[in-house]
Amino acid sequence: MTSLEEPPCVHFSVDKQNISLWPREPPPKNAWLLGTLSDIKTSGELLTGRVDNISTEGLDIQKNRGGLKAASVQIQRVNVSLQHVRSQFLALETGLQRADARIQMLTRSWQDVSALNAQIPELKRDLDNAGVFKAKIQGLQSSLERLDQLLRQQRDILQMVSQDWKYFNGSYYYFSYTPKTWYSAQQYCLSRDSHLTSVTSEQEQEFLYKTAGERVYWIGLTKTGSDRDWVWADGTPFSKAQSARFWIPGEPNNAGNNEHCAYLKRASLQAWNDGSCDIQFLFICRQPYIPSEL
Ligand SMILES: [Ca+2]
Repeated sequence: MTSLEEPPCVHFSVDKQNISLWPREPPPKNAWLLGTLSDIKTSGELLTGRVDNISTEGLDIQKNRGGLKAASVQIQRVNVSLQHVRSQFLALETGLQRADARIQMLTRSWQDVSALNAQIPELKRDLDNAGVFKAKIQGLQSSLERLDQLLRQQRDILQMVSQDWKYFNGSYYYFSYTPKTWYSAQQYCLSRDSHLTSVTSEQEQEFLYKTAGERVYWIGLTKTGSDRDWVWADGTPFSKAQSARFWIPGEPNNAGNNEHCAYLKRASLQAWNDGSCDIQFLFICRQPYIPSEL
């Protein structure tokens, strides 16, 4: 640089502020100073650029400030949302705790169920045994009932036997000690809840004549009606054919046309004879056995 050179301009602006290193007057003509001033100017221009940049960044910052406000609003909204999420999370956590308690209770219940389940085979065996026991008890009960029935029958028989009745095949028989006419004998039997005996089987006939021995007894057979048919005093239907085997051969002969009652005369299957009803003979009453009430 020479003294003739135009001195550098030392006026410039920074951030729209005019800056002068000195008044707008010619600078001193000093080469070193001029060089220095030139450097300063250069630095000033660089500074101007930077300041411009700063200014631009300032605008950006202002723009961003608006963004920050919006962001703040967003953050607040996010905070609200987070609080909502947190309350939901707390509710969920409470629900989970309840669910956990419920699960623990169910687990205990399931353990109880498992324990009961383990007992099922044993219970089933007990049940089977109970069924067997029940059948045995029912069997015993039936036996007891039969035994009770037999005991009652024995008691009844003993009672009747004590009153001179004899028991045979479901019936009681009374062999009298005092002779009576056929009609009086029937009246006596009625007074003891019985009738003069009917005879409907060989077993019964055998029982009667064996018990009678050689003695003679009225039985409950007599004639009635205009046809003089034989009838049993206790209402048992009379079978002439079935009874034919029990008459002494040749009987009934109705001797003198006055033999309308029958009696046990012989100690044999063919034992009956017809005779006058007015004769006094011993007699046999018969009473069917009926189990007494409990
Ligand atoms: Ca006769």
